[in-house]
Amino acid sequence: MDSVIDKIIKAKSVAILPHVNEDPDALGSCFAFQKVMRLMGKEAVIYVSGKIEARLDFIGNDYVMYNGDSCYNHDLCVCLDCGDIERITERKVIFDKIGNTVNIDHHFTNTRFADANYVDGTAAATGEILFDLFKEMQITLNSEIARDLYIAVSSDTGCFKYSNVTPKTMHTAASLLEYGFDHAEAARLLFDTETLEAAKLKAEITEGIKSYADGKIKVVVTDERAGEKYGISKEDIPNLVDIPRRIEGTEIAVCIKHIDDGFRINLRSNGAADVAKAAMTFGGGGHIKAAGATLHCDTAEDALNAVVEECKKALEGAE
Ligand SMILES: [Mn+2]
Repeated sequence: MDSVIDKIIKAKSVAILPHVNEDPDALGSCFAFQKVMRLMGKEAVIYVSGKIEARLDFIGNDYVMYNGDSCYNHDLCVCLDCGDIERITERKVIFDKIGNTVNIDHHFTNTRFADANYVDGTAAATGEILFDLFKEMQITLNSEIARDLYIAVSSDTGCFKYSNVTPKTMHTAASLLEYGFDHAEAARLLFDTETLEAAKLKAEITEGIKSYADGKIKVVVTDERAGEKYGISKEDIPNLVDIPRRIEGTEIAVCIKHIDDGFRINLRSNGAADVAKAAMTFGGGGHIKAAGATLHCDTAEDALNAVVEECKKALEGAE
């Protein structure tokens, strides 16, 4: 942690990078980090990879959409919630150009790709790590920063439901609530709100659930354009892996999404099966119970067969 803090203290202008397909942990962490940098009198710009899901607009909008040339004169690049360098995609140009880099993350598969790395695989969210970091740096938080971190932590824990929640997670959340912000509204927007169009898409996806291994593996296959007929852009496609995950008897839930250059795989484990290991066989990574990878095969059928095969191995390994 010390070398990370040292770099942060010395920096005058910080570029902040969340992982591609920005989720609330990545975004909340970035907004919190940006606010803290500004409190410390530094410049701070968040570069996102592309359009952010519209449902996450409420978290904040003080970021720059990276377009290949928009990069100020930064002297530090901080990657948040990125398990490996691929997760910053084309923004690697910024990372390389600055050449002074920090990586703060909670994916235990993290490849420690930066000059200084603060990785804690036991933390439920990157937001939980930042809370510790800011404490160590003796930063006085405010209600806005606390809200950002709360959104990060609550999101990656499924509103404190997942097995990654530890007593420390709850202590962190409790400390954040002390700052006073509308946590119920944040939770409602994060977990209990969806558009009618998204609900209709989910109904269609539910119809198509496939079962393998006596129903222990349940898969949905979709296309990033599946939302078009409902007026949903590809960025705004809701989380679909939760649909098979919630069905009784599911031990591993899979979502296979056809994207431009292959198939994006999302894996969730309800039991002892290690889906991070399965994801790693495809060059991906993540957590034991939530992982992902991108497959470059020709057809959805090929992707489906390959993934189901790995999931069966994961099930066997858990027995
Ligand atoms: Mn995360």
